[in-house]
Amino acid sequence: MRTVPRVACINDLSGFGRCSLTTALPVLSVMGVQACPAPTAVLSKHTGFPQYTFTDLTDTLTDYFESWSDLDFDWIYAGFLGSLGQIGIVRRFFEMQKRKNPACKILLDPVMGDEGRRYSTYTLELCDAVRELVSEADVITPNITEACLLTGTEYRGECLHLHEAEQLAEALMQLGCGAAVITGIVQENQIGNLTYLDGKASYSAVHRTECLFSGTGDLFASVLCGALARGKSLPDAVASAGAFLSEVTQDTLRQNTPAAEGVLFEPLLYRLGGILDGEEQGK
Ligand code: PXL
Repeated sequence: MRTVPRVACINDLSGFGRCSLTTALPVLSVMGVQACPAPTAVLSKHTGFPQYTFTDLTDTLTDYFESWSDLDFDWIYAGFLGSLGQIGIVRRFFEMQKRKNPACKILLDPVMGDEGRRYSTYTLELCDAVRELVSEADVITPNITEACLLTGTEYRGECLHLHEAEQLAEALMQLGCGAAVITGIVQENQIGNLTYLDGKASYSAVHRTECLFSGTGDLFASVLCGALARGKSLPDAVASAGAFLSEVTQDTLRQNTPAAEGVLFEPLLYRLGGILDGEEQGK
């Protein structure tokens, strides 16, 4: 086993707005994980801003992954996919990596939308194709909107009873993933995540801030990926990611910055290194 786990990060590079690769790379590095980016698109800002540039990198990805055919990864973390053509390419990369290293695990964050709406670049066709990738994943981390889009369930807001969230998770499991974590379930002043693993659901919640910052899903999935790659169990990794998200969103709220600029994780990033060190030293 490698002393520094190696993760392939398939996601977009957005120049402004703290999401996707600009979140995943610092988070994984500080958690002691080697993050190897495979950019799916380059945007000047994420799509939550009124204007941005978008350069689709589908045409580069096949060669990019081909040149990685001599490498093997401990985890693959896939997020925002920029076009329909990318789904097949990413799927072939998953298959190739699983052949090379059967222990390679896949974390798929099916980035498609939020608050009941699809992101502007996400067509229904693209959503259908993402569903196919779910069957390859060991862990998926949809928010409620994405879980509804994947399962064809009507979206009825962010407040879900736990039995409804559990039903949604069961429907996600039918798509063939190994485990599902539904993020952002609101209950009064709490926000929580439902983890469905080995036929059982567990729920953990933290204090909720009133403001929804862009890129929180990416931050959650990145911390989760770092913790999993460093050997934490899924329930422990979900609890760590949830606790970190709660701290940084409360801190961001106090700074009074525009929600589209994302979560100000930089001042608290160093604490992620400590999450794992403390545990290793039995603290
Ligand atoms: O945070 C999810 C995300 C990722 N990538 C891009 C986005 C968004 C959300 O708006 O626009 C490009």
